Amino acid sequence: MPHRDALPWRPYPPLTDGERVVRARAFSDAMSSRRSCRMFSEARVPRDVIEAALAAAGSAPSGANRQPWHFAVVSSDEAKCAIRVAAEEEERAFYNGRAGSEWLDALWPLGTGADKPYLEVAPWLIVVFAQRRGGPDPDNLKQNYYVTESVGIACGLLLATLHQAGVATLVHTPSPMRFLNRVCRRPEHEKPLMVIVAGHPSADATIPATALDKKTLEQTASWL
Ligand code: IYR
Repeated sequence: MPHRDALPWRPYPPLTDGERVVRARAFSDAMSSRRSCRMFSEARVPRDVIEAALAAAGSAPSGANRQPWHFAVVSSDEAKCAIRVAAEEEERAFYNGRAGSEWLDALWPLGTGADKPYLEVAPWLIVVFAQRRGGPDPDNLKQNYYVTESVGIACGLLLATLHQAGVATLVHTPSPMRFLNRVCRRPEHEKPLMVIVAGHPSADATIPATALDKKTLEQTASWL
């Protein structure tokens, strides 16, 4: 095997197959209660929770182990306001026609619109950047690989950890979102992918009924 500096595989905790099934189902059950939250309160979430979730995200597999992600963690009122103002400007153009009728029809059951108060109300906005190039030498950045896939996996782990910690989340994708480079002071070779809003739901929070429509295993998997 062409490993360099190979280390022995460290065994996972020994489990019976029955215990494996129980643990897999327990995690699946826990994740099945996750809902995207669009109505947040100002209730705080400790920074330690966000740091632990970012550490989980950083454990994701990535192309050539380049870990091509940067998380700009926003909690100041000024930066949250700047993101809300710029995002709502793009969203107004989106909802007033840029999206096109097919896309707007698809969103109609969700009841979303251009107003995004949660961008200022929720305690944390995690702005996720994909590093198309990276490395230790800023003057000679190297190509990264499978960047979107790698960052997507990292974001999944981040969302799962926050849910496990009892923190509500929303994946927000203003389009276009290049303004996030300016607000977060990130270089142009980093591509903003999404904003993960994290906090607690408001007392009157609701979810769209359609959020409970989930495809079945039969609809999503085939076995060969
Ligand atoms: N970015 C817009 C529109 C939007 C698009 C999709 I696809 C969604 O699943 C939800 C919203 C917004 O945040 O409203």
